[in-house]
Amino acid sequence: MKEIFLKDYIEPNYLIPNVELYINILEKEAVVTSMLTIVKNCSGDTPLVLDGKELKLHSVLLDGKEIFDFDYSDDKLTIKNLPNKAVLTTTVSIDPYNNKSMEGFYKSGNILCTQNEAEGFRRVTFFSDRPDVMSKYTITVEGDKKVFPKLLSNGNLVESTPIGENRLRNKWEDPFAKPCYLVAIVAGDLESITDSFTTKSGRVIDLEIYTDPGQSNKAYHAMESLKKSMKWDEDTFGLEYDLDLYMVVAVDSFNAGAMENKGLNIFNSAYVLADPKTATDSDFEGVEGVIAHEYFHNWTGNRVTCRDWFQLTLKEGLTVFRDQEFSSDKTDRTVKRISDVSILRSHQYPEDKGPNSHPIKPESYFTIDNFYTATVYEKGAEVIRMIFTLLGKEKFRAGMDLYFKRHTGEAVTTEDFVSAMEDASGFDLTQFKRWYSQAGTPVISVDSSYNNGEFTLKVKQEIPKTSYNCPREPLFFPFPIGLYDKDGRDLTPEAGKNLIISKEYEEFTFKTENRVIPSLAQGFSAPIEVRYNYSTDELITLLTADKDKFNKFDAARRLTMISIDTIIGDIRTNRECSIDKRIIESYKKLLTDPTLEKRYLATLLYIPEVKDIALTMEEYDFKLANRARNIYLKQLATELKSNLFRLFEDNLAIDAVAERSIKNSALSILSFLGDDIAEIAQKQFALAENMTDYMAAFMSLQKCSDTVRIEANKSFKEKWKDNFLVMNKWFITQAIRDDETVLDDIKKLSLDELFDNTNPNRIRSLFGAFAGRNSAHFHSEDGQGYKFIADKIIDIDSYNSHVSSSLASAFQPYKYLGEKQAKLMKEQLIRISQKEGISTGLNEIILKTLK
Ligand code: B3K
Ligand code: ZN
Repeated sequence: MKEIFLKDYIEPNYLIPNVELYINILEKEAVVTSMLTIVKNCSGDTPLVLDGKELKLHSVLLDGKEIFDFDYSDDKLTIKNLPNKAVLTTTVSIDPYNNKSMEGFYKSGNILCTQNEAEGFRRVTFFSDRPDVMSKYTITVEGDKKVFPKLLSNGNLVESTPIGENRLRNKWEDPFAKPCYLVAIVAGDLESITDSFTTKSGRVIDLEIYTDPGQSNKAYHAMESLKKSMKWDEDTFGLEYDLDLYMVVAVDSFNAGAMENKGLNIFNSAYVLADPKTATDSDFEGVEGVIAHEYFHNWTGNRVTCRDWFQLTLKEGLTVFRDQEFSSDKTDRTVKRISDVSILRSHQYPEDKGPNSHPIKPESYFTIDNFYTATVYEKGAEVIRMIFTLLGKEKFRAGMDLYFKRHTGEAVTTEDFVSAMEDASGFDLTQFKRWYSQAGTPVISVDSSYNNGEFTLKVKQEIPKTSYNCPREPLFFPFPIGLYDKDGRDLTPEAGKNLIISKEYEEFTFKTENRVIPSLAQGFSAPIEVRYNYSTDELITLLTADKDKFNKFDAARRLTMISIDTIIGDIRTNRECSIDKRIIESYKKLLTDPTLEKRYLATLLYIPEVKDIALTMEEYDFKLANRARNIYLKQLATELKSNLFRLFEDNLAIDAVAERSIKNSALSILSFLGDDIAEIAQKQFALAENMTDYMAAFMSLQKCSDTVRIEANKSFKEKWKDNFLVMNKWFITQAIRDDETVLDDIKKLSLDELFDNTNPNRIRSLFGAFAGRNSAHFHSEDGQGYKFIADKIIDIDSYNSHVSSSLASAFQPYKYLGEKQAKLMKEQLIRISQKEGISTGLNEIILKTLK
């Protein structure tokens, strides 16, 4: 394994301004001929070194003449003594039909498609596979026209020629230079829907969404989302689409969610296909968000790209920020913010405490594939959001304008981005930049005192030590606060709204008549953990009165965590458990408060995941966390039973997102009463006309007695067995069931005819959901959960290292486990590490975990 360091970056020795690619798809292989215009970019006689993986080399030609003086070994093609400029032609064979890695050119169902980010293009042809080598591409694809009536690539279709009776040849030209990770090729029998978008300058863009035959009627929501995204990017950032055609292709086998290839996005079908019968409200939002994300990459990623892969957050953090803003504008800003922060807290925070902790801009990696993380994406987006907050909307926009003015068509660094922000705004971001190089979730411990009409906040920031070795200097971030008296009156002074923290310790004093309650880091102003010793009464006041809707939610979250923590203490000391009556009373008030928007109220009915609870323990005890959570939710359901039932019934009549959201949140808490909800859940399950209600009822029925549950499982499977995406939901539901027999069931299901261990969505639905979301049973005391997942990781790694490595992140909690669990996990980690031929990606994760 070779570690790659940012500090070793050097410019490419050769540039490749032009590429002509010819892909001839045959029955058993594809023959790829590439003509690269090579231009020397260094002095001396440095050889040209191209990347190539699993390529069967036929010939190498230099300026049209075959040469033999080259070396092809260790995935590198090395050619010496090149002139300053030459055309290098290579011809290779590749086998898309048996490429199970889902990188490079591969087969998904009946469609052939590519995935080239980060380093997949080397599986297509010999190339300098790095993002700072940018080329103009002409791509010709040829294939049997009955099998592959559609032959697509980036840019514009410039020629379509029948070859004899049976074959078709399409030539595509992309006028914009791009890195090879954005190249896309698709061949298949595809159905499409089409539409168009007129840009602000009056250009008409053709929009096409391709699916498997029979599926395109589920692509209309994606199409609407695309048009909304195009309009939003013009209105918000002045960014107009630059080609005449925008295509999206949906495939069932895809390692990631989607890919932003220039002019030809390739999507996991889960993020394209949606209709009310088969997709939940949250699936609809997922489609809208991912369509927007990939579209926004056209500017943040494609037209301005990354110099090297250490800069990944340059495009990903920024694009996530942009898609979050888009979705906030299109849905409910607060609800969206709460959902984004919840994802950050339950994915990125544990990652930062675990073996693969890294700053948003890491300084070294073994495999870049392991850095498409919650840190680079979600924390990266928070870093951009902080710049947005510090500069304000107008100056941030000026910074974006300057960034595009300076760098369109270039491959740049995060420093270039920050410089544009600084230069356009005059804001000094020198200290702020530490966010790019320091790992760990800063812990902000706040204390307060009250003396003679002065309320003082004492703020201490601590950057935790993580598994990643880096400086731990004080960070610079916005920290807006509010102040409330005990009756909930808002006493926030103007100065509180713009507080900034920059030192290890700071004090802020405010004149107030009495002691006040602080509402801290409003709107989740920074990716930090705020600690303040709130009393239950203070939190209830914030829950009732805080005008900052995020912190009002956070008060509910804190109260829930306090209740569960108390129950954990009660279990440990064998005391009877009960939720504080004051909390129950305040919930009762909330549930009948007509001023609260329904979707927002649903977020206040906060249900933490088992791992969110375990994360707060010094030594993670998932079983105890699960037990305490179940006790809490059952009591909450018992105490609020009549209110929740009323809420459920009151929202039956209107069939809209908000009503479904609050109704099903009520049902979900009530389901902890088991068979008490069987009747209403069965009724909803039988009559539901949309997947949101159907799934909510189905999930609730899982908590009922075995006969009720098994009946629901059967009926679901019978109804949806032919729908690949809906069945993923069924597999997830089985995998996350809270029952001792769950692992045995999963073992049986892995042999089910509907299960396919080469399909990433299926693997994630069954094994991923068990390891990642069923913590209580994955961490079972007999170690069988660890063993089972280790077996799967080893098996999957032999063909798809992407999926095996991401499954291995389930072992993240290793060093926080009690001795007995840690020993059991260690056995499996060692077993994986000793397996011969394991992939570099998996090896990197396992070795870091064991360290
Ligand atoms: N850029 C792709 C992710 C590719 C994953 C490579 N292992 C999707 C996205 O972030 O938009
Ligand atoms: Zn992205």
